[in-house]
Amino acid sequence: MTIQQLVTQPFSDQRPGTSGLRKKVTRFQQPHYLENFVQSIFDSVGSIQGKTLVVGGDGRYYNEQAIQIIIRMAAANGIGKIMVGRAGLLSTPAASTVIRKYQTHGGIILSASHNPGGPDGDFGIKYNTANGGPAPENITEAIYQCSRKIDRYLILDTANVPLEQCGSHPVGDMEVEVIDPVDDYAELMEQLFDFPAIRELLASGFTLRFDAMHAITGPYAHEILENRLGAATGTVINGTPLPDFGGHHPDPNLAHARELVEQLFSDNGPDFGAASDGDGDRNMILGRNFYVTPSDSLALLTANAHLIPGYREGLTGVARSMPTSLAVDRVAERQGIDCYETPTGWKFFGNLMDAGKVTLCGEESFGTGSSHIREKDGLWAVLFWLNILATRKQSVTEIVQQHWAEYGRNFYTRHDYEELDMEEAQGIIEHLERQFSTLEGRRLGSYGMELCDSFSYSDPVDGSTSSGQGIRILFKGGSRIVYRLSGTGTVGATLRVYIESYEPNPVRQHLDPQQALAPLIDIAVELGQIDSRTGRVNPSVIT
Ligand code: G16
Repeated sequence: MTIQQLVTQPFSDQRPGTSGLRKKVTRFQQPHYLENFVQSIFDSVGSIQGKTLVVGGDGRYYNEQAIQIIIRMAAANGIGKIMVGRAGLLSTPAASTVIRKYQTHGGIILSASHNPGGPDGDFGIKYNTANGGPAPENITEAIYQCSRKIDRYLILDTANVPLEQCGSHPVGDMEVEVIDPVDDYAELMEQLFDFPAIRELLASGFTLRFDAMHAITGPYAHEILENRLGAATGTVINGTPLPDFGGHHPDPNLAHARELVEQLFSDNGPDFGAASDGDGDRNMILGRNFYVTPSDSLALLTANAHLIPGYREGLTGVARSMPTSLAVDRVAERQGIDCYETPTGWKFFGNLMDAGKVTLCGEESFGTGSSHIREKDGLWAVLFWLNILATRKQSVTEIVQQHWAEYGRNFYTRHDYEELDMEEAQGIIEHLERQFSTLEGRRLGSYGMELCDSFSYSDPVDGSTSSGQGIRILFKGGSRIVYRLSGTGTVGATLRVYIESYEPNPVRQHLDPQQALAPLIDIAVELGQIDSRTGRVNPSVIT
């Protein structure tokens, strides 16, 4: 067993995006590509000699090979111990749980989240710090700067670790502990939620379907929903993680979780449906014939948190990403707690949670979470909803409609234009910025303009500033159009357009969002000159 120092050259495309480095599997398989990035992590995250790191991934194609490489590099770099999930599996929320519980130096998570997998699909890698959350921008930038100068990496010449066997395995001077990927996470969920009440709900004839989308949450959902909570066998569908997610996008939305949506919208469908994504941090919530938007879900969890054992003490504050609807702001205002608006990316919530400023946070991109960990958490959101349903003894539809009647409804939609030419997409953003001075104070259709800007965030905890985080067009009365370019795609550019209006009148709250928002959607297309600049008549995906 010898430590090899291998000569390498930098790759120019290793700047982490919204959530780590995401590229095609084939890119990661190029000689030295993964190794360069891993060495750049080891060289940028403080002294790692003798420290413990958590490693795990969502089981997608290349997961296990990548983990074996990381283990050999960790041993060569003097790391003391690696904790890794059995078979290399750890959902993103479980990895965050393990980092926090065992107080490790940090962790490396392998996932491209909801992006497709398989040999021609996507792969990803990100570093999480000791608080269990995604590394903040100063660290991801340091990793990137290392990757631009790297000329060598260290790796141990040794055999693969048997990742199927739980227990301790020596690798050179380092210990690899293979752990059960579900145990610590399931135990945390039992501490937060009223499992007896949920068990009683499920025993009462209430029916539920959970779609794991052939991704990582299968084993977690089987253990928690079926084994511990007594849901009927068969509650969890697509529950075996597959390296290519069965050829599907493991993206829990109306477009990709079609099987689940059809079941919930059929005659005699289940009472409650939910899905999670590739790495288990996203969630979609459905009632019978009813879809709950992620923004509404965040608002509802905030309004009902006092019903949940883990949050009975009250919330210190809430946070949402800028494009997420303003529904939660209204709940926070009524509760007299702060509501923070951050850029897109879970990493921006970490400081607020560490400083005790927020308890719950969420995003329009199907992410909701709390300070129990430092990642968004798909199954946690499902259990939160089940706990509310068990306590309130009403249907999902009744609970949401009652919420709208009380707080007003924020109609909301996101239109994505995928695989655009990067310059074209950038051109739309620049075109919008050029219009700022002429737009302010104007009327567009029946909407009076209040403010337009390029969103910039100043972190209230460490004072760091992140600018260029999306174009905001704000109208009087709470309507908004937001434009930004995705930071998670792997092909070309994705333009996201977020459109929202506020409807306080219950008589008009039943409308279909596309119908209610139609005038604003037209304004959004026109202002951005989207069709003429891209040649696209319709968005690729509407959620
Ligand atoms: C990641 C981030 C989220 C973000 C989402 C979409 O989620 O953690 O904060 O909202 O990407 O980002 P974008 O709009 O830039 O594509 P995930 O689930 O992909 O890790």
